Amino acid sequence: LVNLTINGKAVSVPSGTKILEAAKQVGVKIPSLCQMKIDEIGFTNECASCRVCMVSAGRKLVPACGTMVKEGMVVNTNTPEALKYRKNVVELLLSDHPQDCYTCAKSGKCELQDLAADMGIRKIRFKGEQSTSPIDTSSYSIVKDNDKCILCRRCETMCTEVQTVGVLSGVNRGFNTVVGTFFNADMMDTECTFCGQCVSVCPTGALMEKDNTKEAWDALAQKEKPVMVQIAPAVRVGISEEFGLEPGAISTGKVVAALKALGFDYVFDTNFAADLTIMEEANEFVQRLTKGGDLPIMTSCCPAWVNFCETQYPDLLKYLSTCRSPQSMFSPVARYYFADKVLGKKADEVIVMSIMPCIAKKYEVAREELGKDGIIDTDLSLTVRELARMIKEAGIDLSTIEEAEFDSPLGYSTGAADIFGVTGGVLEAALRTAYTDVTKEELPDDAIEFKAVRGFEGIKEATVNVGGTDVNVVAASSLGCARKLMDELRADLAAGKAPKYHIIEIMACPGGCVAGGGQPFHGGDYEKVKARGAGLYAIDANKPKRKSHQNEDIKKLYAEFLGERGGHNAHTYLHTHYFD
Ligand code: HC1
Ligand code: SF4
Repeated sequence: LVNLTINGKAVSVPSGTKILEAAKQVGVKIPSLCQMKIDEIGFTNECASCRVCMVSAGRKLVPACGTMVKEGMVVNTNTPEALKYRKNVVELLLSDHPQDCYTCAKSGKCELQDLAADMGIRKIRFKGEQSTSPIDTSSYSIVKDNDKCILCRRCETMCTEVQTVGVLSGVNRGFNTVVGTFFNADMMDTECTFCGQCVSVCPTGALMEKDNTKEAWDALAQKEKPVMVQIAPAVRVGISEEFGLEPGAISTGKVVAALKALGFDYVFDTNFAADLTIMEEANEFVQRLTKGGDLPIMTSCCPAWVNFCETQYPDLLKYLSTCRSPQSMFSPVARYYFADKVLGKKADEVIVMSIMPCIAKKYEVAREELGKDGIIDTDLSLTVRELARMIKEAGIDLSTIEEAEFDSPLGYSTGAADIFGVTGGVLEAALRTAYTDVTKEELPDDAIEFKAVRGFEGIKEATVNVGGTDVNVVAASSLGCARKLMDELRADLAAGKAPKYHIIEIMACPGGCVAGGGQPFHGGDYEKVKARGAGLYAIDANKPKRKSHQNEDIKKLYAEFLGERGGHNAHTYLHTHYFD
């Protein structure tokens, strides 16, 4: 161990520790705009580019994030020199930053804005040349505004090292440096999967979701068409943080009430369609297993993963389940079943929206194949952050609003659906139903929790005996972990070996949708993500029914509209195809 003092406090840390980490151990916070470390997902951004963490170490000023501790070191974070230097750095960053905090989409959540406020910066002293780049609004999901970029490189680290996509990297030199794309292509023309993880770690407004709240307000203002909305599993635990509730607090009834107060005519649950997804996906798996089809079956509900598979592993697309995501199963059911049967309306006489923890869902809804006869199934997909802004704009306090119930029948779900929002959950939900499909027996209540695929490790595997067959399953979260599994599968196939797994679940965001790119910013605090996951498991544990095939409203939907699982209508409305 290395012994040193920080602000007069003695601390002993392993050799190789940086001052910034050592300071955390004695409760000394050193500001930084670039440093971010999330051990659980293997994310470490230590490029020491922002220089906001300068501290005095002996007679020198050093960057705390990039300087290793030494025996006997005396660190002082708040000498007049360190305070002055840090303030100067932030002032210099502000000198080349748009002065539009009032109207910036990141206002109130911006780490640069917070730091300027904490440092008491009251005017921009340095007036110099301003960088100007066009704002990239080419995609459905992301807005990239280089003028707001402070070159912290968190997005680059996330995209390259955790997600292994490599869309963003620093280009040019000196004042002209920007985080750019290959040949400066528009984001829409890159291999971006729209996972949104770069947005999740951006300290400023340089990377944000595309804001569709205006379209949402317009939809609510018109009176001709009823407006339906579905909320994704992870929304009910993610949104709480935006309203001062504990991370992971369960806000299901409150979100429903807030959506009603905003004027949505029907508030439904994506969970209903998650149960439906399990009915189709478990059936597809059992068909492939018993009839010699393509195995492993790979889950297809995460749109960023689907994008990744299409661009990086087109040779493996036949293993993807043909099931649409729950979002994209819900909308045709709302449009062609609920609108017709219950409202007596035609498919284009209703508006269908979704609230998702995800920005790739905005891309998903724009896919032409997820529509019929020129009518796109989902009109608009909003993130949790956008919904939170609308709720605040309307003066509604989510923390105190009286809870309300989902509308029926597309509002009922089993516990299996709730856990979709956390890594391993889709796999667990599918196993609960596939077991019954194969054995014609029910898993006993004390055997429905597949603990081996729970938790936040990147790759979790298990072997489950289903009616005498050992089924090897694996859940991966993050695209880097997906890449490991896909490379392994590709190599096994090339060597003529049997693939290792029967079922592969992939979620692009490390941790699953609870860590989605449209969730409230976690600021690198992964405990928040874990709390959201625990919230979903608690909802499941407390539901009277916890297996998708026990959902009575789903049974009714098959009887009245879909026919057989995997049948003709199911294929028309619930399945899709992919593009290489
Ligand atoms: Fe997800 Fe899914 S779990 S993809 O993470 O399969 O976004 O929550 O809605 O569609 O149900 C997201 C969450 C979500 C779908 C479901
Ligand atoms: Fe990379 Fe995902 Fe960001 Fe696209 S959205 S640039 S894939 S991190």
